[in-house]
Amino acid sequence: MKTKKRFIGVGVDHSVTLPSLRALKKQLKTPLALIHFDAHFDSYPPAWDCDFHHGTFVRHAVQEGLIDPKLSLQIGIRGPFSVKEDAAFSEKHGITVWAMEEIRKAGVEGLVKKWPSFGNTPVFLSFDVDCVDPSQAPGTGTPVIGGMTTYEVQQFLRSLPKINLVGADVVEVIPAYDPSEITSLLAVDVMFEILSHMSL
Ligand SMILES: [Mn+2]
Repeated sequence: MKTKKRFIGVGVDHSVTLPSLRALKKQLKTPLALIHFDAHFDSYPPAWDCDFHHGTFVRHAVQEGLIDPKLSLQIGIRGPFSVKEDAAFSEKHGITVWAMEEIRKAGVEGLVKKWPSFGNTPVFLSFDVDCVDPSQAPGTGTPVIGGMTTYEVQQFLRSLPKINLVGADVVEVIPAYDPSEITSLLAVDVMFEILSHMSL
């Protein structure tokens, strides 16, 4: 299914993704495939008396039938994890996880040979800048050491097969923590790569 308009959302807080997925599901009437770059699974349980926060969009998207977990993958995941439910969720629902260990072991080149066959399924790409190592993306709220390089991110994005990419977002940039502005530079370049892909 094709849509005429495509978009990139830009947000600080990763909770912006869920409404985008809800709107797309409503419009397209089919679950989306999700390509999710992040250090975190974002299937965290309710916290701070709140079931909807920046670490829960994947859990809600699966539970609400917005995404097809079998056609979804998470790239750049790494510990330490604060709750075990978070890590177990993706496994239980069959979401593919390319954790940092696998990225280091197989390399981007080895992994991208295994992109799922998305066919004509609408795909949403959600990019949390904390998938990148804090040395190259310090301007974010929940940095995790041991992450990807900006080069590896480019290699992943440039190796994407031609897919029906209907929407995307780039999130979790906090300018106040980004004095050298390298995190904003990463975010802008990731948006450029995504727009380039959408124009194919
Ligand atoms: Mn994150």
